[in-house]
Amino acid sequence: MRHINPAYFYVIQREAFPSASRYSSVMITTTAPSRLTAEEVDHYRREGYLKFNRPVLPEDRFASLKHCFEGLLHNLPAGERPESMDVPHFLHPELFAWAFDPAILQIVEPILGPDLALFSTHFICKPQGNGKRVPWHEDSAYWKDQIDPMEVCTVWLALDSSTRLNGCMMVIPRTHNTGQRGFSAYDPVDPARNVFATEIRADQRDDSRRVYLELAPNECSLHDARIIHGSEPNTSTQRRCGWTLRFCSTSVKFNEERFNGMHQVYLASGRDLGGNRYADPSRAYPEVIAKRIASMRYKGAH
Ligand SMILES: O=C(O)CCC(=O)C(=O)O
Repeated sequence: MRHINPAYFYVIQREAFPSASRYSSVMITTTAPSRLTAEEVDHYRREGYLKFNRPVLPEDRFASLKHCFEGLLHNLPAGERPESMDVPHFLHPELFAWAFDPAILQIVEPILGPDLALFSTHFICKPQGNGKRVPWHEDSAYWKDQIDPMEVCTVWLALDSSTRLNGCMMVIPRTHNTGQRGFSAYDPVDPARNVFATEIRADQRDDSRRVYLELAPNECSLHDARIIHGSEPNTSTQRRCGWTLRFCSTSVKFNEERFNGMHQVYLASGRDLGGNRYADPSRAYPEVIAKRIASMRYKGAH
């Protein structure tokens, strides 16, 4: 049995009935079959990642997500890079209609359990021809002291076809629980050519072990926050866009003091188990975005 955040139904309802009233605070219970096999869960735990080469969302739902994204991209302020559409859900709560879709939660639940928090999302859209590289990194290194324990599963949902040619994601298997276990040492890199401003030192990674995560549109990969990953620039003629959805069990503790008013977490399904506070998915938070823009500390973070 799963308890689904009523915000999901609210946003779905709001799409169809724009004048619908605010969602109720009662969780709705449904049955939710797991979408991963036991072998896939074992692979994720052992290797630190998984390729899910099957459609994630129903076709019409994927089409409406893509339509929504194209609108956001079209309205991107001049000078902003499409790789850097970070935390778009803070300004566009309509995105919860897809972020909380049971079809996505049923992929994460076998790994994290039924009580799920959405930690963050990011559209990483590399334009054709000059799409920036994503330097080798561990997400955990950016989120140190914000999440305890560091157990985050990212769904990387392909909005475009993502291949070696247009700079698909790459992972170095098993680095989530070997080597520096998610907390390597970093060197600065050129932010004009890289999505982030630092990269794991060359002596702390073995790139020759890389695995390319090629995906068709509406397929996804999953990765552990501690795994070493990155991607090449997009010099091809095809855009490459993925939407990262970062989930935790609600039993993890989010350290709000470290967010400094520039981040917040949402209850995606079930109930809170960690004494956390959750933001309201029925409204936008322009004040949080304004604080992020004002703060240099978050420049280059994700
Ligand atoms: O989109 C990419 O190439 C990299 C994604 C990434 O770094 C992440 O999801 O944490």
